[in-house]
Amino acid sequence: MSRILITSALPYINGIKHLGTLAGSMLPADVYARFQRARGRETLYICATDEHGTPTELAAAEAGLDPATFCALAHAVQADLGEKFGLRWDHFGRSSSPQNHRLTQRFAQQLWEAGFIEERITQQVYSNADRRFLPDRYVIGTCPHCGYESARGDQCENCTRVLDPADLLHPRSAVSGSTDIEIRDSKHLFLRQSLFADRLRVWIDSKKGEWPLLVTSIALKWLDEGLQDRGITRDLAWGVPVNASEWGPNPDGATPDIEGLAGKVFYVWFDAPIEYIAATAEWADARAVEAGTGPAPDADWERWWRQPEAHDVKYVEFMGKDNVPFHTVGFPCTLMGANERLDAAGRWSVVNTAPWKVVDELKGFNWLDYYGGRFSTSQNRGVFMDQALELLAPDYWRWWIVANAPETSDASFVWEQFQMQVNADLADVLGNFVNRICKFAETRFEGIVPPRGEITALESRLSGDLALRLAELTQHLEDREFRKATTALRQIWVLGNGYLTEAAPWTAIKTDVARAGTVVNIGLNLVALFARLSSPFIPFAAARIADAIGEASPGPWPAPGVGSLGLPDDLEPGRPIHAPEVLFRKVENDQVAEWRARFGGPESA
Ligand code: B3M
Ligand code: ZN
Repeated sequence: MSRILITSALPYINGIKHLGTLAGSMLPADVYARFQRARGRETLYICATDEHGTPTELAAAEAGLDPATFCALAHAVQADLGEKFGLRWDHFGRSSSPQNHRLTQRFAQQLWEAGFIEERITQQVYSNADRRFLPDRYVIGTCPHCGYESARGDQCENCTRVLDPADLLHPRSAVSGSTDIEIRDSKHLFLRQSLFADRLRVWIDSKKGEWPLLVTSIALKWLDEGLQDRGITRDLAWGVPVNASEWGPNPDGATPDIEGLAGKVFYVWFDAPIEYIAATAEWADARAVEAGTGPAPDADWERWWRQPEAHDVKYVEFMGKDNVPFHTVGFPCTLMGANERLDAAGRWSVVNTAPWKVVDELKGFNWLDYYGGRFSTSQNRGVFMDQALELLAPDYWRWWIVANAPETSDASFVWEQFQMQVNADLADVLGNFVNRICKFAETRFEGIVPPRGEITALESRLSGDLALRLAELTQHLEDREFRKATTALRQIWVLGNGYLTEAAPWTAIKTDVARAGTVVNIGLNLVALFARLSSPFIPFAAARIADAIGEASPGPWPAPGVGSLGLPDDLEPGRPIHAPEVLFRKVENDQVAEWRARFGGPESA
């Protein structure tokens, strides 16, 4: 049985995340992780805040804090919200951790010594007023093509042309507005991705049909356009400093230009994916500290990431589509390159016998937007994680988001549709079923599970239907087809309601108490089954359902065939149960009206 390593794209430290961010990575990853744990697989779900880069520096400055303090506070906020949403990470790390500093440094050094990193002189914009280099998009000026006056140095938003800061007319700093800026030469490190183009193509081609089409087509498009080498350092203060003084010569015998590289940090997209590994080291260290054994040996986290120990690990990544290139090209180059060497004559060889794991399954998502437009804090449009939790319990959001996951195309959040769906699925189908049968058992069977007698054709049909749907649900979850999985689960809930309606224990009890008891027994066992199956999606409600039927937790994922004769049979006769408090209150029209006014409706997009 394989071990499952799961990562979801690391949320930027900056700002509270909206429902779209949850939909495109963290929430489906959590559902998948919970499912795999319930199946009894050794599972490790890793996430972290992505803390480096210019936006962090600027946000910190705006908050009047140094970046380290700002990040520590913002990380705590995100960790807390994630937990409240039921995101059960095994570890939620920080890309600014000492572990990531160390690993990023180590990868860079290996890539340099192997010949995959080279130095280049680049021209960078320097702002005298701000006393700092400005990344391209923090230089603003007039577009030479269309005359738009607020074009950014990387691209004109108005005519969409890709720009170089030097193209802009009347350039100025986006930080201070100062026009006292100049172009300066600056030495930078480039990862020679172009060398990997052929191998990456073979690899991506082999994933066709296995990975979502969205993912392979984005990756191949990048390769088709000609893979560019990528600058992996920046002129910034906040980040992992380039410590080239420790590096040995490259295969040409050259040592890095230590002076020229002084004061630079690695580009955020170089160190962020490495944090997946570093966060695993953080996890191992935290466990060792808890156990009182001090820092963990590398072997504790390497068994998830390096061969040969990781041979039974299936590594699954979750992310939005914009992150796909970095995970199909950039990060794999880092991992592959750290295992090999390019000699002065251009020959490759393996230097390292413990290769790193590259992704096995990559699940990419389209956008979840808000009434067809972007979520935006500044424009007060859409629902963010903290606000969502003020309005409703997390399971409402979890269910709707997973049921509407933007898998094959972009999806939109619309209040009326949200209301309709959660009311129908959660309140009318699941909530109603659990409530009906538990209440009936409470009032007519003294809150005790009655014994199961003879079963009839009705139960045989139920068992066949259950087996079919359970197999579908399990397969869809294995395949990370989340919409389909929610459909299968909903159908299972519907089977429960249909069964109760047909078997009508409230009628049977008038003439045949034993028969009514059989139906109640099966109904309560269905409740137990529903708790298990629903737990990856709506863990909070599932826990309450389990509690109602006297289980400490929802329990493991059921085996195919469910129980004896294909009917669930976890609950022994005589066990006390109780009806839970209302599981899901319906979302009312006046709430929708209020929320639409508060968060924006179709007019806001
Ligand atoms: N921080 C998230 C984003 O692009 C970005 C992901 C990093 S994954 C290593 O929204
Ligand atoms: Zn333009």
